[in-house]
Amino acid sequence: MRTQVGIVGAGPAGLMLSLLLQREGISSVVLESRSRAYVEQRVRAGLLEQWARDLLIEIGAGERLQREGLVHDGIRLSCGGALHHIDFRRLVGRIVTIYDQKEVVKDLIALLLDRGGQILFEAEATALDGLGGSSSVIAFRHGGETRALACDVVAGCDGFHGISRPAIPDGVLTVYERGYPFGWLGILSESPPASDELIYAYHERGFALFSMRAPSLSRLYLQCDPDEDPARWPDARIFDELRARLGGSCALAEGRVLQKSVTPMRSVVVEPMQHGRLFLAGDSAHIQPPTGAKGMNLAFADVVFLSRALALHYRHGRTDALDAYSRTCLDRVWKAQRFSWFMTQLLHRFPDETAFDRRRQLADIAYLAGSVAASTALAENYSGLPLE
Ligand code: FAS
Ligand code: PHB
Repeated sequence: MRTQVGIVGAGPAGLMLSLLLQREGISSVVLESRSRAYVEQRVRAGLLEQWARDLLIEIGAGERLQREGLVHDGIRLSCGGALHHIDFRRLVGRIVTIYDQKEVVKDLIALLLDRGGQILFEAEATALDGLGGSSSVIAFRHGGETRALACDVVAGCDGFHGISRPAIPDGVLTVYERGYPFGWLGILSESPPASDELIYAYHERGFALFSMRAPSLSRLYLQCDPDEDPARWPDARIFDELRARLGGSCALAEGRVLQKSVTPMRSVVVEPMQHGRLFLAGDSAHIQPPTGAKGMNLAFADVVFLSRALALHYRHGRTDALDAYSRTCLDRVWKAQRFSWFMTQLLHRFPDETAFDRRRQLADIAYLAGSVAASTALAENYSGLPLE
């Protein structure tokens, strides 16, 4: 097989990249190790920044999003039984949309295939060769055979556990990392959401997040130990703990729990995000705690920059934007890392915290609740910094 851009991974990054390249007349093939059914049911992120919503609509994948996505003007911070509204629409003129990542993936796959795009499912990339040469080859397993995809450029959109980042020789990458001493126990519950907007709850028992997917489907998270076993959390215990951490700031309805899992918390960024003909995008290059709802949105931003750079390369023979790809992405990546860290240290309990730390957190929340400047800063980061 031969194409101009070989894309490893059919997550938000790989699918959006293939669509953006197609619009520029650049050919690509997406290799996805999992089945279509698997990637279309995987529960992950749930929130789109304003510009990401606009991009999905502009690319032609916005019909169901506009019909089923839940548009929110802001979020609420719960602390000491009080709810503080951070109104994005009033503060920065932007909104956010709740629309499950698996629905985004479904829409992107359908659109790409409808437009004649090439996605090979159950096709696991096993090796990337020629990254430093005049062209590259992706070896992959498909239908019980080992096959090869020759391409000018490889886009590593294969997530944090893919093969692209490890294909970069030792000594090339600098890895910036910090762990967090907790995880999130997340559930999907057949119950009406506790509020019409997301609630981030600060409580002495630990952080809780009240999100949703539909008027009858809640997405709820509890701060827990990083190695917590979900089996130790029967449904009744989860709802009791959520109610305790919501602190009476609104009513929480129980429901049948459809999904229960623990997500560990880490911040990781690798620099540079490129090596020869390989360009990393999305989780293959960076991950962050979901407290800032940045993961899927950052993946889209990376591939917007990469598609623009590749268009300049193929249309005008320019390599300047490709050479600057990593720097362009990292400017935004690090601002998202900062914000994800800010929201995480603001709202969680830390095993090594002091009484001073707790009072400082309370002062931070009071400042956000009472200051237009502070809440505007949160609003512009949460709803999405401009791409330019
Ligand atoms: P993805 O991981 O989505 O996609 C990579 C794709 O590559 C996968 O489909 C994988 O099967 C495929 N792949 C891997 N290796 C391959 C190989 N060798 N060959 C072929 N294909 C290969 N973000 C938020 O903002 N909010 C959240 O609440 C949130 N919750 C999360 C919960 C979990 C459990 C996880 C793991 C992540 C969560 N995230 C969240 C982050 C998540 O949304 C990511 O940021 C987003 O999926 C990034 O998209 P991609 O970079 O496309 O990577
Ligand atoms: C979600 O709805 O899954 C969600 C929303 C906001 C976050 C994290 C997760 O910060």
